[in-house]
Amino acid sequence: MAFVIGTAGHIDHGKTSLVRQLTGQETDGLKAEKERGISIDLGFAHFTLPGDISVGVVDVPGHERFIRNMVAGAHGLDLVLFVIAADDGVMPQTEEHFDILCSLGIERAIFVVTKVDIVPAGRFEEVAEEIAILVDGSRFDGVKIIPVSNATGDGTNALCLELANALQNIQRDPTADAFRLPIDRVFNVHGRGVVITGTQISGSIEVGEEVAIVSEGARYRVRGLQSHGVDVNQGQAGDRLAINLIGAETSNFHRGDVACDPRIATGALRLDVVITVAGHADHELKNGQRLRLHLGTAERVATVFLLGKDAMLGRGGSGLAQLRLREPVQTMSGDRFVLRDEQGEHTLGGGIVLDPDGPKTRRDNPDRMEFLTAMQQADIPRALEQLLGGSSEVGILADILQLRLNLPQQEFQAAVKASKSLALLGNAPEIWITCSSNLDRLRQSIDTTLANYHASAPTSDGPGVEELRYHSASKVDSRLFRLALDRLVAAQHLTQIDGAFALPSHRAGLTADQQDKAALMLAAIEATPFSPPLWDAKNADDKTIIAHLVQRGILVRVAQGMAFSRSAYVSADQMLEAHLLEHGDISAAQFRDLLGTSRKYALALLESFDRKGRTVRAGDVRKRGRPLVDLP
Ligand SMILES: Nc1nc2c(ncn2[C@@H]2O[C@H](COP(=O)(O)OP(=O)(O)OP(=O)(O)O)[C@@H](O)[C@H]2O)c(=O)[nH]1
Ligand SMILES: [Mg+2]
Repeated sequence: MAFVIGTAGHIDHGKTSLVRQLTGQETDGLKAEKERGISIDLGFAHFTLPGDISVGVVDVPGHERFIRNMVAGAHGLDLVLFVIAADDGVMPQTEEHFDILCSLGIERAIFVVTKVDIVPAGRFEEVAEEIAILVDGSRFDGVKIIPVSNATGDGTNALCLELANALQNIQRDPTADAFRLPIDRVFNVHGRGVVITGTQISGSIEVGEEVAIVSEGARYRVRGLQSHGVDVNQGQAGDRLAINLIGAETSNFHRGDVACDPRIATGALRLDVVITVAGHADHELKNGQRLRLHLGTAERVATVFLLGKDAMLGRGGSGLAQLRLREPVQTMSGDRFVLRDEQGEHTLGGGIVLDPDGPKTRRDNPDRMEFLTAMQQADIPRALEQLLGGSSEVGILADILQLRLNLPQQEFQAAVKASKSLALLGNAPEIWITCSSNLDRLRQSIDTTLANYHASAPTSDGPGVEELRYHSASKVDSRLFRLALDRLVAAQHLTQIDGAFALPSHRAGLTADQQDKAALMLAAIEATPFSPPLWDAKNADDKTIIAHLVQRGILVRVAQGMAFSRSAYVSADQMLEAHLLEHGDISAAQFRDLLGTSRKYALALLESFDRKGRTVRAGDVRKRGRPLVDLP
């Protein structure tokens, strides 16, 4: 398995020397680095530990002016070698790097005390004591501390053993997360084009696949992949990866951009987060303060809005907040970040992204606070209920929400099942998630619309889907609206007749006078089935009566002012069928004679059949088309 580890620690404490000892590689490649004898930017190396464990190493600079580079290299690491020189002991950037690693949620570290060759006996124990104080109360309490000399090589074997041991215990769960790689370098390879590199934090990527670049925006196909200088077909989460892109230009990309699955290629401007102010921070965090956000390899100026009542977060405290950015950043729920002051001089703390798509809202919106608290506690059912219940949307496409909140599919589905108030509507690939309070709201709005509709059009069976949506919930997606209606019909809350929706109490009907007239009209139509009397299409009463009879399937409307009884229409169709089977085609005159009617009726019927595809015109005659489907 392949792992990525990093260094951390104060300037000149021996990080680069340690990497050289372990890998035989030089990571201080820049001219300025060689001249000044310090690291400035990230350095990359790799080596193989016994047991065929492939290890990529990100060497970071210790100088306080290059902390931004250090943070960019410190995300996504499996383990950190925390370097402290035996002569100096714990120094300012030791503490600052430590806070940064804690904020980024780095889970494993080994402390390496370097330069033991130049200190008197007993000094190592003193430094070990300082380290114990530094890590006290953190997840690194009781961490391994190993003495090393980069000058003599003493201790490196013990370190490698310890490292192999720690890495072997790492279980990576093979989640089907979307591919993501924060870019740390961009360069051109002659004849091959643009190459981007980074530590892949999730998903997998193969040669030939497409990646999107946020925030540049475009998509590119992958020409080739390399890990530690070796061609590979596939990159996995946890790999150091170089990606050669087809058709890209170096000037398009920068450190801080993210190469990712196009499905998650969105830039966030309002991040709802939980922030923890570092115990070592030199001042508290104030509402409205401008900060520098370091997330993945990106750095952005952000204004912090503390959520809730407090306008200040003290040292060591944590709280919910919204970070508002001017330039978007690709991020997902669960991402860790570091906050520094606006000038980039001090680390103030860090936190976790809870929702990358925070709404514009009051600081003390209780629904929002409740949702974010549930997200923070990983109480997914409660979070979803809260999010959907507080949303102006009736429902959200499940896979979009799942990606937005970065939830593994199984966990997401289990959360929906576990909740009494959440519901999924529809079938894959288009499944909507909604909750009972939203469905209730929609139902009330539909009820009101239908009640008004029935009152103003008592003879009508009710509106069709789109008319109903227009009047009751025009903002709801029409696919979701249709699914919600089906659910209401299945629950017998609504009735549906031929595409018309009604309240169960609604009895579409005619007035007593209209009923009498309808009976007469129907009797007349049935008396001369193939030559039914015409009605006055301009007479509102006649129109209402005919529409009523048509909607119930008693009459079939054929032309303006002309309707046949259903049985006459069906027998005309059967006679037509028999004729066509025998003769192959039929003229209007033949059909007229067949029905014993006039040319006007025969033509109107044939045109109606043409429209339904029942007959197909061929010059003066008609041939057989598809059988009628919407009549018995
Ligand atoms: N005697 C002795 N010297 C060491 C040891 N480790 C590092 N040095 C020396 O300390 C100096 C700084 O070492 P680097 O490895 O560049 O330190 P660094 O932590 O990478 O420094 P930055 O990247 O600039 O933060 C160099 O002159 C090294 O030769 C050691 O174990 N023993
Ligand atoms: Mg260095």
